[in-house]
Amino acid sequence: MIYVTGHTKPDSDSICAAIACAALLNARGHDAVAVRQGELTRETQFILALTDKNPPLPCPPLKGEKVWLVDFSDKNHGPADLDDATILGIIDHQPLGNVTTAAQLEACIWPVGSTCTVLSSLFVLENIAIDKSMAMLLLAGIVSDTVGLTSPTTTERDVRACNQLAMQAEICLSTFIRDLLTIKTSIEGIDAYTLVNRDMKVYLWGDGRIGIGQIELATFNQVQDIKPAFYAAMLKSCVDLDLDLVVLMLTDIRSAVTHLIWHGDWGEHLSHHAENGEIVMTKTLSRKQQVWPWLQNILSVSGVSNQAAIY
Ligand SMILES: [Mn+2]
Repeated sequence: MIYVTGHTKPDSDSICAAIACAALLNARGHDAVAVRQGELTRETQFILALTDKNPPLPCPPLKGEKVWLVDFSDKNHGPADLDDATILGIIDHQPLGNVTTAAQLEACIWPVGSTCTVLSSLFVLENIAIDKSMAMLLLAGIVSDTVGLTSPTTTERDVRACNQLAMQAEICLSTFIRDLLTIKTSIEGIDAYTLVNRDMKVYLWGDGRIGIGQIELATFNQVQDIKPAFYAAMLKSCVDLDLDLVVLMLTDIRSAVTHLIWHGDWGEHLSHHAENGEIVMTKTLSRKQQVWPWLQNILSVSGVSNQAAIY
């Protein structure tokens, strides 16, 4: 059996890509199954119900198993025992991570907005039929990861794939985008700690550990009442995840404005740039392309070295 897994804290792209990649491998005649590293978001559950797909099972122990990675290639975002598995392939659109392999592997890593974009091209390339449900699944992954084709990570290839897939799924693309974004931004009834942590990515900087979380919103009013609770939640995350800094991106995906709030020992470096305890970033949707590079620069100019101390 080949296990296909996306990253920890799976988003919709990572789950949809795992299911699609397993289907691709099955069509090639292999025995492959999608698995997940964490709970499904509401949006992902909605997509799976819509496309009539079974939720992937939790990732089993991988020691001695064969795996394909989708939507990540960094050990940090993989299962703890990934080193004990044989990585056969990677399909991704993130910057190349630090996994290494002893044997040959198949890797398809493109600078596009979504792993599902890469996968949809592979289906076409290999002449594997895309049924309505698979078209909608791939489309959902792309729409989710590119925030309805508006994120700066969006490329011409993503747009082309979406138009093609919408035709195959026989749906109206703009209606589909609107419906999916509404589900994506619904946070009602979810507690602050879950919201802060469910999409947290941990980055290493020198000897420090930085967590950047993101909550996508349709309007900032959605978080007005819960904001004080975010600070308590970020404090708890610092302790639970041994972080020097937690940054939370509150992103209005319609206007592409992000408000940053933060907590942790390194927070003072951000406070210099704040107004009323927050930093407002216009035209900012992307953690990896915008906020993380910006934060690295802030830390550098604040004198926080990216070099680990030598003991
Ligand atoms: Mn992705």
